[in-house]
Amino acid sequence: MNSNPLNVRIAGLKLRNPTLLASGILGYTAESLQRVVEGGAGAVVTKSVGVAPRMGYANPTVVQASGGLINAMGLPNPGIEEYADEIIHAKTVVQAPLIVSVFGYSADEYALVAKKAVEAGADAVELNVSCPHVKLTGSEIGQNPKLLKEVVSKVKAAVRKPVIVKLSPNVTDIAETAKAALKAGADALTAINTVKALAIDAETALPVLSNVRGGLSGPAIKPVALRCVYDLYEQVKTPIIGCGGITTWRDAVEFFLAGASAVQIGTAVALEDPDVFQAVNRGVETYLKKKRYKSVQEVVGVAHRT
Ligand code: RRO
Repeated sequence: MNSNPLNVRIAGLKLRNPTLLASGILGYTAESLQRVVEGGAGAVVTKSVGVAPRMGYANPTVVQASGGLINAMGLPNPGIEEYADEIIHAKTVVQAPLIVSVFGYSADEYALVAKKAVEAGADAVELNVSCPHVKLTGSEIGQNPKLLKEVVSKVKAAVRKPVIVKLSPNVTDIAETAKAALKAGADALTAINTVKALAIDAETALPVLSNVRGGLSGPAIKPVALRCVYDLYEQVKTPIIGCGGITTWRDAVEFFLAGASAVQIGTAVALEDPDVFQAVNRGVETYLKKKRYKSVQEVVGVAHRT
């Protein structure tokens, strides 16, 4: 029996509420992840980790834009060998499901990192096939259904935990990409990663980010993310985790109505604070009561039935 209306199940994961920390924000250490759980998150996703350590790009890597942030961090991470110790530690500290975000430069690399993450204790993996600006991983895989299928199949064969695929909005038809991931056995989808973007400084007459191009996140991309979730819900049966500009309970409810079973929050944690999850959850609970819904699940996809 589901007595708490905020409880949700995604791909076999039991969450005490429908809010997750999005990958890339406060996602390196067990202690920062636990701080987010104390702020109300029902689950957390780590920063993306690959086979080998990567420095990431030179500064500046983040710039504020109207309604959000543009970042080109360049996948900085310590590599799975070192990060496995942090996952082991996180499992003793973090009191919510721990989802490890994984990237690679080939299907075998994705599978290897996912396997090591699960061996270290990850409750699920989220495959980052959608980083908008790092070549030979991310969008190149997420924009190529054949490659994506190979990546998801190899990861599914390597781990017995849920495999979530984080999709890119930088494609013509997000449902086509999703279908490729689902054919290969993906258990859930996250929609969306950041939207390709650029910032230029009028004074220096130069691009602001060292990598020139980056990915836009935050309220500015909410309507794009909402449309992607709506498109996906029309065409696929798998649970969708909405991501993109969610800051308030009202944003979260809009994503549930569009077809998301849960939401990830990232930029709002950076621009406000980790207690944003509590505020969103409280507002969602009040909304459920007011509209006489017994659970979040009852709200999922309602905007399609009108
Ligand atoms: O590290 C990054 O630059 C980055 C990643 Br992996 C991603 O998936 N999305 C993004 O906006 N930045």
